[in-house]
Amino acid sequence: MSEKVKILMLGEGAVGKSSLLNRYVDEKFSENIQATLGVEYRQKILTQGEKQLIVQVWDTAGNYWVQCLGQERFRVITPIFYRNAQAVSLVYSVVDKNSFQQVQTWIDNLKDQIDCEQVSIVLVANKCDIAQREVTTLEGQQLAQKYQIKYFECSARTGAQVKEMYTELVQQILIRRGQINSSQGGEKNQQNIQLDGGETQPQKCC
Ligand SMILES: Nc1nc2c(ncn2[C@@H]2O[C@H](COP(=O)(O)OP(=O)(O)O)[C@@H](O)[C@H]2O)c(=O)[nH]1
Ligand SMILES: [Mg+2]
Repeated sequence: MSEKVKILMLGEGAVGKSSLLNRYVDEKFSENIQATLGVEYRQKILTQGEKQLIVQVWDTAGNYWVQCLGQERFRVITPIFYRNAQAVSLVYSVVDKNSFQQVQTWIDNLKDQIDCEQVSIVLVANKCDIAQREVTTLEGQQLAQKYQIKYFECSARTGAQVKEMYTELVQQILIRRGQINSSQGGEKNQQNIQLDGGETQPQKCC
């Protein structure tokens, strides 16, 4: 028996969305990653006994713009990207202040597309392996507190907190679905749904 969860990666270009996803799926980091064009998804299949959970993570080019009405520019993401999304990983880079300042814009965009009450969101400060930061831990924590969402300091390069961040999103989805209760979702009980990473399948939707 297999079930599916759909997670979105959102945030500015070059903050490390694709690298985080690759780290999660392949458990490695590539220096020479290609910029994402349009939208694509990758999936990781978690197994526990007979049960399978397909974690489908959709990735997009953050700076996917169209020129409209002279100077104004709008981010355009195909509606297919948002359809049936259950969780969002909203990423900024700690060495790119602008990507942090754009988090609000991403939340506003998201609200236009989906019912935020129905999806789980985490805020991800990526590239935490780099010492010279433009965004502090406190600033990140305060922003997450403002939206009442969880905050993760990750590094796709070292792998720090990457699995934990995706596991949190999967847990929140399963809690919403009533498949596990919130006491099982706590850190102590991560094994309950810390299914083994199995077969992975790179996919492109368009
Ligand atoms: N030092 C460091 N570099 C990273 C990290 N994650 C991504 N990068 C680099 O940042 C650049 C943009 O990464 P990419 O995953 O393409 O970003 P995306 O546009 O958000 O998908 C690439 O050169 C990556 O190698 C990280 O955690 N630490
Ligand atoms: Mg990308």
